[in-house]
Amino acid sequence: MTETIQNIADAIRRHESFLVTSHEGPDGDAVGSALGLASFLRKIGKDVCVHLRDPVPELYAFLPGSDTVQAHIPDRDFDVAFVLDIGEFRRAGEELCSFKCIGTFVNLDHHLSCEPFGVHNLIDPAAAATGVLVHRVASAFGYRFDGETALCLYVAIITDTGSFRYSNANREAFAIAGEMIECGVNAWDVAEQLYENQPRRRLELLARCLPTLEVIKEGQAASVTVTLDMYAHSGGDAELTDGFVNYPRSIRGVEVAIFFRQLDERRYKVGFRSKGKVNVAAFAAGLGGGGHHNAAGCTVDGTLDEVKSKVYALVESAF
Ligand SMILES: [Mn+2]
Repeated sequence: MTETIQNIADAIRRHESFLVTSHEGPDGDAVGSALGLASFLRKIGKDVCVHLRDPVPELYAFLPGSDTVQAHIPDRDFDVAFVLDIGEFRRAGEELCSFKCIGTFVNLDHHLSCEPFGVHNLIDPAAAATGVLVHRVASAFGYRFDGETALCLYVAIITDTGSFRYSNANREAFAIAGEMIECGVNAWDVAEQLYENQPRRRLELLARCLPTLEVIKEGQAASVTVTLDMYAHSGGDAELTDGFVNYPRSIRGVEVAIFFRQLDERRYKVGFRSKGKVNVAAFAAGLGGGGHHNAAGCTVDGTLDEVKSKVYALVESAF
């Protein structure tokens, strides 16, 4: 056990009230690791509040405890705040950044870009998901995972590894998944919840998104786009676009996939995915964002044409 994990375990033992939070636009790892940690802390008798500034996506509403997530931080003291999977502290939102009544910040993250803002920082880019780090902390207690905690951590890992397909799907990820199955998780039930349970609107939105495919850089990069207009026509929203970037990436020869998602008249969220040869965190950083080697993002102002030419110029020059 590392000294950091020992220190975090001590902080848990010595304190009673815990705030658990993660990033804006929570994904499966954000929700799963936060609810998994909360579930563990409650089982060992702690007082826990989970705060996420954005709602839990419908896709993860089946996770135990998702109905207890608070949109605002309650006006009270917390001994310890766990900040999970954050990448950059500001992604936690203004409320947490300006919240005063917190004793000890603990930072659990696997993003390359994460700064050690906590009193305790367990940052390990080799961890497949932040759920893995929660597992390491709970295991330091010799915690026997119950079905609820196990389900949350399993979902954190399966979503951040793309169902164990990405290069981060290492031995530890598989080992924890196996352990979670031993603790009562049913792999098919989870797969059915996550992958066989799409709202029809998502496919209707995808049907509008796929014709926007553009292949650039002699076939080594490709993009798709979702505009506000498309939501209006399909009745969908941004939450449903999760995973769309995997379609351009799936093309033979493509190393980098780009997803342009309109936020405003003149503002786009740009997501990058790499197959491994290209570090897309560098692209995102060049445009004021951040992320991992294989998955990164940023926000760019301008019309779609302006945003595309900025991004494509970077992609053209960088590999
Ligand atoms: Mn993550």
